[in-house]
Parts: sequence; C-alpha cells; structure tokens
Amino acid sequence: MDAIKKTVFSGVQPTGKITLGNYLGAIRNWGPLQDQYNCLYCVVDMHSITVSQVAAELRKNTMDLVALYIACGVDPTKSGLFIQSHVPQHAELCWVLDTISYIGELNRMTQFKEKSRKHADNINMGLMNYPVLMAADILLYQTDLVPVGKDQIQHLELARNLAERFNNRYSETFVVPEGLVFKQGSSIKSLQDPLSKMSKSDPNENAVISLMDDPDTIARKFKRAVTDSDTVVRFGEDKPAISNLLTIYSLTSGETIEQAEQRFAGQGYGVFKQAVADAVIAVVKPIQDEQRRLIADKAYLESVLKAGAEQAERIAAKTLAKVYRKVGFVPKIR
Ligand code: ATP
Ligand code: LTN
Repeated sequence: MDAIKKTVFSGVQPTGKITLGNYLGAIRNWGPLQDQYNCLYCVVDMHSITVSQVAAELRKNTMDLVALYIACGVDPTKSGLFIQSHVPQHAELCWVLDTISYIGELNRMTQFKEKSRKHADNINMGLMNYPVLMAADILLYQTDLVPVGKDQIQHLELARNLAERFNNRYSETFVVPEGLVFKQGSSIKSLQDPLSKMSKSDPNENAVISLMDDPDTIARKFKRAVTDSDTVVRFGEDKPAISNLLTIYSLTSGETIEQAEQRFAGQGYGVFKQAVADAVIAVVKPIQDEQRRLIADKAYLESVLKAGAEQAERIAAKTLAKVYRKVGFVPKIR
C-alpha cells in the first residue's frame, strides 16, 4: 500500500437484490477512486445477519456481491476486496468500541428505529450494535474517506464520534474519517413513492430496480413509475417523482439534467420513461454479463478474496494491537 495516498473504505451488505440505488449512490463511485486512493472494499456479511438470513442464500449472495463489485469497476489489482467475516479484527475492535458507545446514542439511530419497526419480532443486540461494527470496519483501516449514500451519514457521524472519544480517552489512535457523499445519486427514491428511498427490502417489487432485472422488467417498472401532476419533464422540489427519474437518467446516460430537460421538452412522460429505461438497461446489461462470467470463475474469485483478506488483516492487526495496548491488555506471548 502506498503510504502517501489517503485510504478509502466502503461496504455493502450481501442481503437480497442489490438495487439501482446501491449502485448509483455507492458502488458506482468506487472504481474511479482507485488511482487516487488506497481503496478497501468489503462485503459486510456480519452486518447482514442482524436481520434473519437463510445460510445458503447468504453464502450465495456474498459471492455474487464480490463478483458484482468487480463487474462494477472494482479492480482487485488496485484495491483490496474482501469479506468482513474473513478478518476477525472487525468483531474484536467492535467489542472495544462497544465499551465507549452509549446505549442512548445507539437507540437514537434512524436505521435502528426503522429496522426495529420492520422486524419487531427480532430486535436483537446486533441490530442495535450495527453502527458500532460499521465504525470498527472504518476505523480499523485508519480510513480517511468513506463513499456512501446519504442514508449512512448518521452512522458515519457515530464513527467519527467514537474515533474522537477513543483518541481523547486513550491518546491519538484513530484517523477521524470523513464521508464522501456525491451530490447526485446519493438518495435514489422509490419508483412508487418518490419521498422514500429505493430500498432493497421494499416489499413492493415495482418500487425497486434490481441490478439483476432483465430489460423487459426494467422497462415495465419505469413505465409503471409514479409521476407528478403536470406533464412537464422538469427538475424541481415540487416534482419529486420526475426529479428522481431525471437523476437516474442523467447518471446513466451521462447527460446533464439541463440537457435532459431540453431533450424531453414537450414530449410527455411516456417517451421520457422509455428513455430512462433504455439508459439504465445500457448500463446494467454489461454489468450483469460480466458478473455472470465472474461467478462462473470461482477459482479467480477465491484468489481475489484470499489476497484481499491477507492485505486487510495486515493493516487491521496493526490497528488492533495498538488499541489493545492502549486499553491495557497484556500482549499475547509469542
Ligand atoms: P436496506 O434498505 O435493506 O437497509 P440498503 O438498500 O440501504 O438496504 P445497504 O447495504 O444498507 O443497502 O447500503 C449499501 C450502500 O448503498 C450504502 O452506501 C447506502 O448509502 C447506499 N444506498 C442504499 N440505498 C440507496 C439509495 N436509495 N440511493 C442512494 N444510495 C443508496
Ligand atoms: N451500513 C452500511 C454498510 C456498511 C458500511 C461499512 C459502509 C457496513 N460497514 C463501512 C461503509 C463503511 C450500509 O450501507 N447500510
């Protein structure tokens, strides 16, 4: 690793179908950072068991997501790509950070409140501890920048607070990370309710574009997408549904919002929606093909994961040793 470059860390949970929101808000931004930064991209399987999973599905989703990262532009010769549970220091640092986290602050987290509501029969300790594990992920690697969607800002703030709290209590140990939230695409909305975010776990399939959807499905979902009351293709706060579609169109076609507004002036929603679908299909199709090819090459994926975990563990072990020393644990006799 290049010591002068800053460090980038990010991750996505291997739960369910990865959405267009996950792609436009997060994964899509990862590839372009690889030359300027030391990047680590992690499949956070330990986070995903905070809601109940079927073991065989989790295993498959995890490997599929590894392949998807690469298909979306993560280059394993440039970045460390690994699975969270392969690096034991994540859980170990989480425990130490737990001892400086307050129940009150975890109880206030929006995602915890939402998930507690959604999974009222399974409000487990892991669900509450989720943001502390996320802080451990980030702080272990002395991360400078964390590219994520808007919904993760609150969790990032906690990671910053825990870093500062630990540094103040035990002396300078962690880099205090910054979020990298891109202006466009950081909050893609549901196609059925433009006021709420497009979410993997939305039970309404028409609300969500999965990165795995076939072209017909994508076209049908955009056709059925809700629109705003007039018929003008214009971006604006008073037009949340069309603004969302314009954002998706702009990010997938490469045109600016203004260019798109001009292109579709006077054309009505039907033509516009078809164009959004075509632009999304043109981006998603090659990703799907590449992911399929990679999934078939298990030996390659395993070699990437082995190297990724080794690289990550080297850094993680160093940070954890420092943390253990600061809190007063006797070093292991070797
Ligand atoms: P769930 O809705 O089940 O909690 P999720 O769709 O938020 O899951 P995560 O694995 O929690 O998926 O998020 C992965 C990344 O995708 C994060 O960086 C998150 O900010 C980003 N992200 C998720 N949804 C959106 C969205 N609608 N728009 C932009 N970015 C998003
Ligand atoms: N909570 C994140 C996933 C996540 C993550 C991380 C993102 C877990 N650990 C570390 C960035 C850095 C989410 O997107 N829901």
